Amino acid sequence: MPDPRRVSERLEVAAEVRDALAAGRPVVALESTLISHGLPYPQNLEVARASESAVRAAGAVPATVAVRDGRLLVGLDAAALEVLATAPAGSVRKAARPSLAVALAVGGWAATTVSATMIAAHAARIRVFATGGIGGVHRGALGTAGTGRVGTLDISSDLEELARTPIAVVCAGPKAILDVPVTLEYLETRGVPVVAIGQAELPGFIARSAGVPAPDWVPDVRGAAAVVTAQLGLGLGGGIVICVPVPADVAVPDDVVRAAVDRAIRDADAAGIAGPALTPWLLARVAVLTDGASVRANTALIVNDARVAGELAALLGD
Ligand code: PSU
Ligand code: MN
Repeated sequence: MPDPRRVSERLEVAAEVRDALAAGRPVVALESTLISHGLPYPQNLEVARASESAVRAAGAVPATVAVRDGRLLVGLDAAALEVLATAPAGSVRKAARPSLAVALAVGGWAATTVSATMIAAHAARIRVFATGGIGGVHRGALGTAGTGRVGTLDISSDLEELARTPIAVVCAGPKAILDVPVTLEYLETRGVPVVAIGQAELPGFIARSAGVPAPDWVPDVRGAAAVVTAQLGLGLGGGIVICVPVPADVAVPDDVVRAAVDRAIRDADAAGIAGPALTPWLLARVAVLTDGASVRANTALIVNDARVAGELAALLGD
């Protein structure tokens, strides 16, 4: 678990967020990589604003996290959201746990992934965080049996962060570009509860279902709040993943997701895309292959997750 006192030397918490935390009012952290790397302009800016509004409508205060000039900002103003959303491709870094130090040291803007946002949120004493889809084990990370193909070992640092930092992460499931069953096994091994809301199937990011059962599920946000209270109250140090299905009216049909993802992964392979660039590249490719349907689903699920996270934070109390 990060030492909150050390990280907090780098924090710059917005006044509204600081006041809410001091008064014991609910706060929801939001990440910024989905703004700078995960979605095209102008949908990214619309989503960033709509997510903050959804958190507010649920009775909580939003705190979007990013890096600027050596500081970890917790709570961005309208101008900062616009900078992140309109930055030319490649001009804003993607800061995860392994790249956070460099992002802080070199100055300028960086967007925070799930792992880096969890670190900042925990240091600020925020307990609830909303994103779109968590990172996980990429397909082919472990090699392909029988082909002699060596695995890439590309496993998102989101998973290790969930194992060590006590934050409730509300998402629509692991991203559909991943090896979802292996991602679930990894989370189980590392002791991270994964709980779906409202359905027994694991939500599948832009699809309603990932095609596998969720390890656990609860009927509603109240049920999720009870599990989050138990997990964080145990003091085990780790987080918890709460999965909310994408709104039905914009969900991409399972077979469409599968075909687009398979094709995008083949294309990424042929183009030699790897490392931190892979996830943004695959999301952009799936957007093209689904004629924008994946972007409509991704934007709606992010805002929906923010709303549910706001309700969850409000239910947690002090
Ligand atoms: N959710 C989205 N879009 C995104 C992400 C989440 O709907 O782009 C980002 C998050 O910041 C997450 C990151 O931590 O993708 C995962 O990247 P990687 O696979 O390189 O760890
Ligand atoms: Mn990776």
